[in-house]
Amino acid sequence: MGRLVDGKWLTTDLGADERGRFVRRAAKFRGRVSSGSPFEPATGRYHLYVSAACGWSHRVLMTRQLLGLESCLPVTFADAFMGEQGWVFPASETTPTEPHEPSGLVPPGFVPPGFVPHQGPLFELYVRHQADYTGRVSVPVLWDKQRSCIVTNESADLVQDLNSAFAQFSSDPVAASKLDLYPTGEQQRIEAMILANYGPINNGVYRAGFAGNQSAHEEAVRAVP
Ligand SMILES: N[C@@H](CCC(=O)N[C@@H](CS)C(=O)NCC(=O)O)C(=O)O
Repeated sequence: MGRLVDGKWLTTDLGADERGRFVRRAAKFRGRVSSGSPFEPATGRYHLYVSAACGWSHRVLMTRQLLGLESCLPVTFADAFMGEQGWVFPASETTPTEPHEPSGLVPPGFVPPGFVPHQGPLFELYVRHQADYTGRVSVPVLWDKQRSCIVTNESADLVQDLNSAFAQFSSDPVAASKLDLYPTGEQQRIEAMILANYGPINNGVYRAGFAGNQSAHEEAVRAVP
């Protein structure tokens, strides 16, 4: 695992503390897609970068599919193996629409103005967003093709925005309108459940997998319920 320091990619693993314990830092980019914000809800304007090997990407992909947003929000998958360069997008995944998707709001082959199809390491996108960025380079990422910048790299915010700001662009608007995944009356319960799962399970798996030595690994594994 590497990270960026002042826009330069370092391949040394800097994810663990001095005792080898994995330390998760908060996501750095927390833009929200909503009416009246710099990131207006729109179809075809945003692009999603994920990895099939990433649990945080899964919740975004599941929400996107449940709400019928495949055409509105194209996705590119990084290679499932994270090597020296971190997440890398293979050359075959450069088109902004998925070939298997039914034709929808974004016609196949449509390239929005300013969109540079991405292949190569994900860290290049981070540097394009901020030339002197220091920090982790993670998926999922929501990219704004209009402004050529990262909107967010925090899946918790992204799933909420898919539900509140993107659902209007669903390929099945009637079904999407009936499927409120974050209903007002349930939000407290949902947040409590997210919090209860986050430490021991969601992040617990990472504490085990990214531990810097055997004892930190064993400590983390035992803490997973
Ligand atoms: N808070 C972020 C966490 C995302 C995250 O940790 N992604 C992992 C993959 S599952 C990643 O890309 N890690 C690379 C790194 O931290 O260097 C979210 O939920 O979106």
